[in-house]
Amino acid sequence: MADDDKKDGLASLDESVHNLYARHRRTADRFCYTFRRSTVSPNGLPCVLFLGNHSSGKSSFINHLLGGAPVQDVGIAPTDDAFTFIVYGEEERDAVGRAALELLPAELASLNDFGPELVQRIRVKVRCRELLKDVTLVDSPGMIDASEKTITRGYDFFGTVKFLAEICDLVLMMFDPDKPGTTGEAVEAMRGPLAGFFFKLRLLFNKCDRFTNMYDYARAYGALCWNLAHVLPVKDLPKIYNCYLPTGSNADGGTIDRRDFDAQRGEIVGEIKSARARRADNIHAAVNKDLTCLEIHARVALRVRRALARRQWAGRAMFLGGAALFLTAGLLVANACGVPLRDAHGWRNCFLFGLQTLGVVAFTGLVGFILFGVLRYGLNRFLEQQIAALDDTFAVEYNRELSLGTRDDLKQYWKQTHPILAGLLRTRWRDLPIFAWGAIRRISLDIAKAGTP
Ligand SMILES: Nc1nc2c(ncn2[C@@H]2O[C@H](COP(=O)(O)OP(=O)(O)OP(=O)(O)O)[C@@H](O)[C@H]2O)c(=O)[nH]1
Ligand SMILES: [Mg+2]
Repeated sequence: MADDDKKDGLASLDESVHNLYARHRRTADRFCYTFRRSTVSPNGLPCVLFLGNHSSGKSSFINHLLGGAPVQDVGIAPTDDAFTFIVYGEEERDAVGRAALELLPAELASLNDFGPELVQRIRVKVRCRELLKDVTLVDSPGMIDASEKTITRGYDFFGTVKFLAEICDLVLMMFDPDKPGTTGEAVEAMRGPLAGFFFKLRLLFNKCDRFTNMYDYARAYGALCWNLAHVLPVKDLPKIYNCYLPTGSNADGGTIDRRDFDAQRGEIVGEIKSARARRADNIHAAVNKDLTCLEIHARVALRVRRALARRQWAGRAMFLGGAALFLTAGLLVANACGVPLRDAHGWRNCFLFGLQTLGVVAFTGLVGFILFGVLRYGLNRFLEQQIAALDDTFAVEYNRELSLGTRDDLKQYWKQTHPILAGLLRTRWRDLPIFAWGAIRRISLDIAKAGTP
């Protein structure tokens, strides 16, 4: 019964999301904005994504959660090179590549777009374990430091991480005392693909049983915080869960009391088990993010478009005024120095008068052509200046929100919107509207109603 209620709630959420998108689609079209529309289906099983340094204990954590015989291989050397989806099923089996993709929900089908190199690294393990009835677990390849930048994984690792982070309901980023937040890929992931998902990101400092005294622990924890502070673009450091896995092989606890670590492991396990409750939040957050990006895109685009329109009208006025002035002056000079209008009788004078008038008009046309070119060049330069100053335009437009210091999310969204808007301005700025305050206000109201992500 409770499950049915939840499903009904999620289905009506899907409908309200659909209506919300429909209401703002026209504005999005006018501003040439493509919705990223969340692909999370409300009725799907929640997913928990495990990310982190290699050997930080991702696979061990998953084995611990599932209980019974280990599902994932564990080892000290980098072990996993695949994204493994552990899903529920009565009949246990494993699948790799395209066959694995077919076992996954439709919202994950786009993994195929990342190319065959990634598809070959997708695994599905169907297991009959109680926890998997409520949540799907996703293990990932450990993050490493490549000695050379040219050595890559053969597929877009960060793009995949971003895609999965968008779909999953909880993302666990694991660190361990050996590499407290220092591997290149972990740092890059926090800066890039995970930047917009801090609300569902949980940081785990694992293997805390390795510390034999408080001094050791404090140094490692301090190093982790120090490293994170440099990559997280937010003022408040998110909560870091300090824990370890009771694998049985842990060293003697020394002078450290492990009860707090146990309690924090219990907390994070609780969060994983209740991931379903987060699904509605995630859908809300994804929609809100999309609408906020549209609002930023539209407000900044409108400001630039208006500046360009002012410049364009000033140019047109200058062109018409200049041409009219030049034509009048030319005709007056021709009248004074050539055949005056009052003497334009007889075919000879008429011919000369016509010729001089034609000459003035042609000359004005030439000057007009040059002036047009100069004004057009000026407008293009102005456009380039506007594109180069987009960050400033954003800062001016959102001056009130940014000055309060409470909307760090806006800066992250702006980072994603900026290149798209710059490209659009460069190619189609004339297609953008000049009047749209009513539509933008409606978006802002809907965002405010739903609350910021
Ligand atoms: N002492 C201790 N060892 C742990 C803990 N968690 C995992 N380990 C050990 O750390 C090693 C690496 O664990 P894995 O679970 O394979 O780590 P991983 O993050 O999945 O590694 P990759 O798949 O290579 O990315 C194994 O030898 C585990 O037994 C822990 O909490 N404490
Ligand atoms: Mg592993």
